[in-house]
Amino acid sequence: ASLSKGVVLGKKGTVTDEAFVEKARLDNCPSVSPHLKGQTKLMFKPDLTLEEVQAKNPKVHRGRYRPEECRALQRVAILIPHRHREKHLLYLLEHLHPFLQRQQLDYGIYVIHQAGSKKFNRAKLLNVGYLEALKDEIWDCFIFHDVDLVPENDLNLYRCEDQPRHLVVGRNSTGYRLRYSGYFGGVTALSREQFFKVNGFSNNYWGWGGEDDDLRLRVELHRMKITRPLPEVGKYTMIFHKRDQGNEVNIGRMNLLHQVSRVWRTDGLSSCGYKLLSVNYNPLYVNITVDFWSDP
Ligand code: UD2
Ligand code: MN
Repeated sequence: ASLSKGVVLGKKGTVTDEAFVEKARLDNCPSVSPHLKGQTKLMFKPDLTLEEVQAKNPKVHRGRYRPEECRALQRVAILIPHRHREKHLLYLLEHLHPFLQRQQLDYGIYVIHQAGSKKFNRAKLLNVGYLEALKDEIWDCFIFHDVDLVPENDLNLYRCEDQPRHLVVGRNSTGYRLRYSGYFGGVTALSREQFFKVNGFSNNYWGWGGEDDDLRLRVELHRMKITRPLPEVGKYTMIFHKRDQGNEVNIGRMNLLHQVSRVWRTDGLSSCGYKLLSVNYNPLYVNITVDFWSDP
């Protein structure tokens, strides 16, 4: 139920924050947004520019949007690990902003950029994103999102539930089928509490692979059960790419995966050290640039 303006002012008497009053006055958004379109055909225009995408999203400021017509059910932070994928980021922003707005979410997009040329560490970047984004807002829900995966169906809701959620059932290049049972890569949704409970990701996966399975093991150790959307809903297009320089396969990943139950308490959010180089509030996303000290 919503608070009426009268109740808010009557109770507090001294409420001066207009935005707060305005927000409290709105009714909750419906559980299913009336703006959803279902499956859509994605286009990737070769000469797309950031200015064009900005012009199409005038209601997004500093990466943030709130629906005007109702009070969103959750505050959702989208965290995107990034290095040298500018074009992918542009396409993702182009598609994700309208997609999230159709879902009537109160959301913010964060790009966590790894500076330097050390091995890429996707998981640690996502830990940084969680810790830094919480300085802006008490986000209810976190979406951990590869830069190259574009959702095809807006019935795939970017929100958290009582169990962690894996949003990618399949993608174009693998015939839209689940790669293997237990697969937890690409795009996942965990609430603030769920992610905190498992101590986030491991910080020790340098290079490609394993960090997503590690998170699945953490989730399972805490007796949580991963859920997924229906196959026709959890569909993504992965923009074509080769393996990046600086993200070579991590040959030690199997050894790390054997240690999860022993180390999850001490390796994760609680031990995530990083050098924060900058935080920039761009129109369409917050850019957090970090450097890491250690590289095995
Ligand atoms: C798979 C998983 C991904 C992750 C990875 C193993 C899917 C759809 N995705 O992705 O979630 O578990 O395997 O680590 O199964 N990135 C950069 N710059 C780089 C390297 C990586 O920005 O130089 C980021 C970017 O967000 C990218 C993500 O890391 O989408 C994963 O890297 P990838 O796309 O090279 O790996 P991929 O497609 O095998
Ligand atoms: Mn990829």
